[in-house]
Amino acid sequence: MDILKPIAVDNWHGEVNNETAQEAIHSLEHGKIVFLPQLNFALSTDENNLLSPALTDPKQKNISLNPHSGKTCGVVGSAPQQTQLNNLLQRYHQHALALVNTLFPSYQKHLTAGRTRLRTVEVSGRSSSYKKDDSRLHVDSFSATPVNGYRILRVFSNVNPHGVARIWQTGESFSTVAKRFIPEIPSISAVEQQLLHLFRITKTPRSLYDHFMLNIHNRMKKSIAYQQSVIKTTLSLPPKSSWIVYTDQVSHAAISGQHVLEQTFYLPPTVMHYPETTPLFVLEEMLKHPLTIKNKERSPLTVAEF
Ligand SMILES: O=C(O)CCC(=O)C(=O)O
Ligand SMILES: [Fe+2]
Repeated sequence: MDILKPIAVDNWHGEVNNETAQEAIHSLEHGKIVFLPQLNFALSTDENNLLSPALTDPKQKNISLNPHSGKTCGVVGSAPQQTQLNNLLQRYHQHALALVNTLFPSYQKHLTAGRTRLRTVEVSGRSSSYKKDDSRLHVDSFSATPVNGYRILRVFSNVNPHGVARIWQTGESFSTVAKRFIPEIPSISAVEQQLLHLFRITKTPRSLYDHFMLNIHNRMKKSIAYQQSVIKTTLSLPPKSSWIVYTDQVSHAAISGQHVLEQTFYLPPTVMHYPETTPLFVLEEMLKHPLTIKNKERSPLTVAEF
């Protein structure tokens, strides 16, 4: 199975014919990467000057925009540079939103935008704790931001000005990963879930779904034996290309590359075309237990990330 599903789209309005749209959603939800080799996010000459890693706070992996408040963080540049970076990220947010809305129109009413990020630091050789090391295969799950079963959809664009591709690896299917790690993960009590929230370790109570996803994420990254033995596919994602992927489902690692833009979206699992492919469905089938916190009043993501 080829993990990349190439789609010929060369503008951010993302218009495709019906057949291509069906193929795109089928591939995306079945754990492929929707790859848009011709979709370039063009930067002006001035903006190319903002790609220096020196403008990123060394304590952060990226510069990021909260598209709801309009505030950018992680920048150490001058006031005009901060404004230019803010404009650049706002524009990427708008473009990524337009693209997803057109390519996947049934998602439109249900999308919650997370942060918009610019990563300018070379991936290879970046030192960090194993949990933060994205050069190890993993599925995404965030320790402070429970998603309660919501999907994590990400839109990437390689904006490298020197012709350098971003190198990724992908691993096994989500169900294979889950079968490998779930048996070794102890459960968590309702009291523990509430305590994490009470002590502000998590922004909202950690659902069982988040507990298992975070454990899968951490255990995948921690196990050197797993990282070395698992069958991987190496992908070269060229500059001036873009790609869309459910990073909670697709086992992925960023091996090398510099200068990528990324927009995160959250989506309720109930709006999937193929609900049986979601991590939530797969885990609930395996564990024979509901894993989300039923909360009618508000989406778990009203406070997520922000
Ligand atoms: O920086 C990248 O290319 C991908 C890093 C990653 O693991 C992610 O964004 O989920
Ligand atoms: Fe990731």
